[in-house]
Amino acid sequence: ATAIQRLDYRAPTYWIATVDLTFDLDPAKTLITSKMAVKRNSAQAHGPLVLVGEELTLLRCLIDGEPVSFRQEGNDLVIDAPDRDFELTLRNTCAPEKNTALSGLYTSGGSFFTQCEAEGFRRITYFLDRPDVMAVYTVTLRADAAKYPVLLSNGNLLEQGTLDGGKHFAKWHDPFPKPSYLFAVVAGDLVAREQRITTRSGKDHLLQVYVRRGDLDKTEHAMNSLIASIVWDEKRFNLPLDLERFMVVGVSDFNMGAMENKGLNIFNTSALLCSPATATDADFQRVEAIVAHEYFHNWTGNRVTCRDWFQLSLKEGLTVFRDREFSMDMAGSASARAVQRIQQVRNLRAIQFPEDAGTMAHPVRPDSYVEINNFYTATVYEKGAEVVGLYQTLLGRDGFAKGMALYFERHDGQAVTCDDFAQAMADANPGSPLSSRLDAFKRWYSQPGTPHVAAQGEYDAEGHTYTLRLSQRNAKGPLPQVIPVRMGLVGPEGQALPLQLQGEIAARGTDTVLILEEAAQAFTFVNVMVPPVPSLLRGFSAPVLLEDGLSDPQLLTLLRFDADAFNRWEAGQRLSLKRLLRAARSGQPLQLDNAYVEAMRAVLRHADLDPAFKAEALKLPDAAYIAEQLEVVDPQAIHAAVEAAWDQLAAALRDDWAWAFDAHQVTGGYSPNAVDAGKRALANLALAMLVRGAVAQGDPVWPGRAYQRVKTASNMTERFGALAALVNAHAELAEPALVHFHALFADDALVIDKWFMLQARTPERGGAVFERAKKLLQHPDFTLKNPNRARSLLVQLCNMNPGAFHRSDAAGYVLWAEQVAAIDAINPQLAGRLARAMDRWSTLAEPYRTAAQEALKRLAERSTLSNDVREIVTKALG
Ligand code: DPP
Ligand code: ZN
Repeated sequence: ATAIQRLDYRAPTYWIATVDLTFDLDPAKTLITSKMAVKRNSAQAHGPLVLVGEELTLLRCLIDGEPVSFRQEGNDLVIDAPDRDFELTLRNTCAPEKNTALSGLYTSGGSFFTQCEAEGFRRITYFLDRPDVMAVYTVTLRADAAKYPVLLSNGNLLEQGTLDGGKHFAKWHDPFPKPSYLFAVVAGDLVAREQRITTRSGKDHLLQVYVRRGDLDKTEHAMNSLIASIVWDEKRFNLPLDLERFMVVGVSDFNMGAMENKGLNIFNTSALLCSPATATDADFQRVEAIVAHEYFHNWTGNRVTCRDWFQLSLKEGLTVFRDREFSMDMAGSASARAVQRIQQVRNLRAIQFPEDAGTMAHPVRPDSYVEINNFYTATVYEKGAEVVGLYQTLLGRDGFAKGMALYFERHDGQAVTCDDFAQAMADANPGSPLSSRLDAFKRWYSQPGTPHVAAQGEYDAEGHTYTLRLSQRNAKGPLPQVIPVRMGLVGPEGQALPLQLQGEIAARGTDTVLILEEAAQAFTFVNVMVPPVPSLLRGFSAPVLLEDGLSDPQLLTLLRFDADAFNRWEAGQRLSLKRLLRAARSGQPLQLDNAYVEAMRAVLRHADLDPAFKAEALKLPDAAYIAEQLEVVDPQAIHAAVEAAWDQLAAALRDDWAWAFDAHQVTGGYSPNAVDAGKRALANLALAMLVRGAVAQGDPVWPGRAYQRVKTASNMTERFGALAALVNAHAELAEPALVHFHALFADDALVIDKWFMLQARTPERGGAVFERAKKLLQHPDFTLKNPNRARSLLVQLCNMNPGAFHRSDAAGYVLWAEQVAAIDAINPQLAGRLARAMDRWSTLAEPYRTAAQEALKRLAERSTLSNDVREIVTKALG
């Protein structure tokens, strides 16, 4: 397969104005009739009409009711078209129950579902399957009434009724023109939670959450999240719900988290269902965020969509930014917002930074791709959201809102580009720091790589000035980028110092944004009466790697005093990172020093810090982020350093952990609110430390308490926390606890996923974790066919557990290659995800490097690989 280039974009030669689809649903062979109003694009010369279809059987092709000559070339259907607008009628079949790729129309648990983004519609019928072709859809579904009592498609229900032979039908019409990737059908034996609401404008709407019978009691949180999202988007961005009916459907076989089909969102059950007994606080938060994300797409994605797939971040970066803003508003307090920011950055550093440095690195707006499914990445989503955040940092909240308003005023109903978004933001804010440097700003879309920002400060005690020199470099992009550096200066006693730049007549307060846009710049502050500690990149104001060379005493000052909670956390992370890197580089055993341990104790015992913040501040940096700081990566050296650090923190703070555990028990009924969740997070961390310390000492008390909690906890957060404490510490009671837990939840697939996930992600000790994971491949509950299950074991092991995966005997790589190939035969998109485990192979130390390369080569030699996996292994081998 050849790469598709962004600059090759051409408008289509034909448009499809309306499409009338009829489905005769049958799992083995579904019949689809499609009637399309085809219009010539007057701006283009047109030859034949070329539609695309995959794994379809074509039965009929008529133009204005008459047979017409056509030919099939690969996946292309080439039709001799007359020189006028016409009606095209096609009839074809597809085989939903054989569709294990879960793209197009497929069956899951006896019901029908679709997934059309990015290119699934072509697996349903022949079409101009590209996002700039927007049509008005009318859809008739016909199916067995007993097996498929619920028949859903986008938009409004026009008509329904019974048919002969035990069948029934439903006819849907979506008044909004949409690209084919937003088309959806659901048919099955489902039940719905319903809620009627009246929005601010006085319009009534029906909200429905459809799930399998038996799951209805797990939909309340999703419904509440949906209502909150609707209210929030109206209030914050003036964007109302535009449909009479908004439907959400859960399905347990699904490649993504969820899908924003117009009026008919389809969700992976893992992103929809939760109850206190089966879902953790993190699950509740994730469901809220994804429900919001898909709902927000209704404007950012559906009303204004992407011209082509290179613009994916136009909708995804923006919609992630929006769901983050929503989640922060829902979390409430400043501290809870900071905790969310910390979690976002932790995730960015663990996943997006390695991606941006690795063999799959690409700009937020890629320039080419072989398989678009491979570009639903952390770069397009999370870095894309960071870039949207940069607009808000440069323009302020009101300026950003003005830009959004202009974007919709200009582009509602259109398929547009990232340039159009940037232009609307700039034009709505003339004279702003964005409009004067828009071209340079847009390098965030065109250059891959994480910029490194170096900072160096110089205090002049006599002149009372402080000069901050900032410079930037990006190994993957030659041009300087526009980097807003939010900052402050902290005095030795923790005072927030006034910030007056040389040449300015007054101080800017104690927190400001500097714009770094040249390769190197200096900023001089005047009237600085004491030697300051610079607090840079507050709130993580840009997605860069900062090297400020701060000493331990300076970091300890920030950890104690910084007014910015994010940078307080960051100072602690930096203290940890320094120590972990020193050990990983030298190969010497890690020995934590007293100053560090006391600083951590002070955080844990702090009178004012919130428990949720403490839990984040006491967690060590992720192995993947540590690896990114090293030129040559020995995963086992990193693993050993991290484990030693945990062991020492467990031992040195034992009494403090015991206090923290007891002091943060939540009484009363379960609620996933941020305050209670924060207490549970800290108690769970404390319990993990206590069990770890006890196992090292041979002390049975805390493992016993944890085991008891696995048996008696009244919510999943506490139960799973206790189970994880035992498993991660390799306690003897881990085994019976796992057995007990499995028996309790044997019928709940989402909980069993957690059970697999925990075992696949346990910190390795002597190879036992890898051996266990390998054995779990044979477990009767394991299957490669369900993406959640496959991910919970294999992606967790290969992509998320470096200590277990990277082995000197190469067994991890051998298993990886086998499993990628096995999954590829079933579901290429999922296989592509697992294939990414080798992105950073070339930085590995020996013997890992050579062994990883060999595994990649062996996989690349297979003749049957999908485009998805082929693209990834080819790029990996470079
Ligand atoms: N369903 C995916 C998402 O919402 C792709 N659009 O991000
Ligand atoms: Zn999305």
